[in-house]
Amino acid sequence: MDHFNEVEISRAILDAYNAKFSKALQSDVAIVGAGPSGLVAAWRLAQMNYRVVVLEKRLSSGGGIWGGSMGMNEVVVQKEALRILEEAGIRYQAYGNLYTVDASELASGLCMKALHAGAILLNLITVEDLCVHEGRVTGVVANRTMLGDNLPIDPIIFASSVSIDSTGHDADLINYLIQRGLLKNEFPGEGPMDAPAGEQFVVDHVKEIYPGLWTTGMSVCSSMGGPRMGPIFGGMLLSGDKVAACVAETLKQAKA
Ligand code: 48F
Repeated sequence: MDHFNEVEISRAILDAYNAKFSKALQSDVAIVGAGPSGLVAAWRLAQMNYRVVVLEKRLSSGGGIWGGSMGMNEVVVQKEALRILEEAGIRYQAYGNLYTVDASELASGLCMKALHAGAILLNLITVEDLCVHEGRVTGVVANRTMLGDNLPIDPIIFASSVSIDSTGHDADLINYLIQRGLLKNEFPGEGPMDAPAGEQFVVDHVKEIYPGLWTTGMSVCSSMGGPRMGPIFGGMLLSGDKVAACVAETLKQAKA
């Protein structure tokens, strides 16, 4: 095995990453947070041939999926979400009125679907602000995770026609707008656990919360006071599916 050397290994990584990064700088949709809602949204929008970039601050994608419930790596979904699992080729087991899914299979399966559909996924990128032109979000401002917070290093901008806040409980993007005084500070935080109501809320309240910025997943509940729901994930998948359909519709209208 002497037909390659260490410099070639490094150069291969650098060139492949640069190509990906360069493409990600201008997209149709920037999705912040690679949890279940963000990954489904990315998969759906990329499937419709939109240029999609997903920015994830952690090393791994999947957000809250991996830990299942109390570190037991199984999650639960309800029947309404089975069509998404089936289309993704993710297996499930019936359990009464519910279904269990191996958390690792769900996280990796959704990630694979998004990538294979054409989404670009960049990890270790923390979105720290939004780009706003004339009252509309035109992209996100990001830094390498662990750099921006610790060193005086300026970020980079990922421009997009639409951005999606799928940052989970923290609803980071929405909070950035509130901090800037661009959204009213009516951030109630999520309500106490009510799994059936929370699952419905997270789908029903998907919306464009500010021109150019949509919210999906747990960010919907925390920004609008919906109940939390714990380790049931069907609502997250359906919320990601719904935001993708809504965003596609607005992109279509903007083009017409
Ligand atoms: O938290 P997360 O899984 O969000 P979700 O899609 O799903 C929520 C469920 O996991 C669970 C639940 C189920 O019923 O309640 O909590 O709403 O994924 C959010 C992802 O966003 C990343 C974070 O690391 C996680 O992977 N993230 C958060 N803030 C930022 C970010 C940021 N500022 N920049 C980049 N990534």
